[in-house]
Amino acid sequence: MKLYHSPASPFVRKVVVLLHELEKADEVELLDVTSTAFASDDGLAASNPLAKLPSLVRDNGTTLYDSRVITAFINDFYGAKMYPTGSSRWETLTLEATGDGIMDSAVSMAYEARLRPEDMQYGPWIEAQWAKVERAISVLNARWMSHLSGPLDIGQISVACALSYVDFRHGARNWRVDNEALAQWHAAFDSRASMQATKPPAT
Ligand SMILES: N[C@@H](CCC(=O)N[C@@H](CS)C(=O)NCC(=O)O)C(=O)O
Repeated sequence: MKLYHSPASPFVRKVVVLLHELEKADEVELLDVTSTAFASDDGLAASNPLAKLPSLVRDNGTTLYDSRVITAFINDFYGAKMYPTGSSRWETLTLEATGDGIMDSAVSMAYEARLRPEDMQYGPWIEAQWAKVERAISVLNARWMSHLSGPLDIGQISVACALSYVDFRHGARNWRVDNEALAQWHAAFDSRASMQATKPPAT
C-alpha cells in the first residue's frame, strides 16, 4: 500500500501514528507530496479527485480517502481494536470527530495566513475558527479525560495529533491555559514512540 503523505498534515499524522501503534509502518510506502488547493499534486489528484491528503492507494489500485475512512480500513485490515465495539464505539467515533474538527479549523486558519494574500485575509473568520478550537479543547478538558485515559483508541490518536498541530501552527495561542488535565495527558501521549516518530518539520 502507498500513502500520499506530507509530514506537516495532522490528518496524515493520524494515519501514520496508527500504523506505528500497530507496528505496521513498514508495510505502507509514503509518497511525499506538496499539495495545496491552488497547486494540487498531479498524482494525488489522479487518485483522489479532491486532491487532499491523506489518500491511501491499495494494492489493487483503488484509493481510499479521507483520513477517517483510511484509519477505519487500516484497523479492519490488520484486525486491530482501535474502534471498539459496543457502547463505547460511539464515544470513540465522537472523540475522533472532535480531534478531526479541531484539525479542520486549525488547518483553515493556517491556510488563511499562509495561502491567501495578506490584504485578503479576514480576521473575524480566523477568530471564528479559533473559537471552535478553543471550545472543543475546553470540552475535552472538562468531559473527556476519563475516555482519553482509557484503552488506546483512534479517538485518542486523533486528539493527540490535533493538539500537536495546534502547537505547531498556533502555539502562541497557548491552548494549555485553563486546560491543565488535557495538557498533562497530551504531554504523556506525545512521548509515545509513534508520536516521536512522526513529528512535523520545524516550519
Ligand atoms: N477531511 C479530510 C481533510 C484532509 C485535508 O484537509 N488535508 C489537507 C492537508 S492537512 C489537504 O490535503 N489540503 C490540500 C487541499 O485542500 O487541496 C481528512 O480527514 O482526510
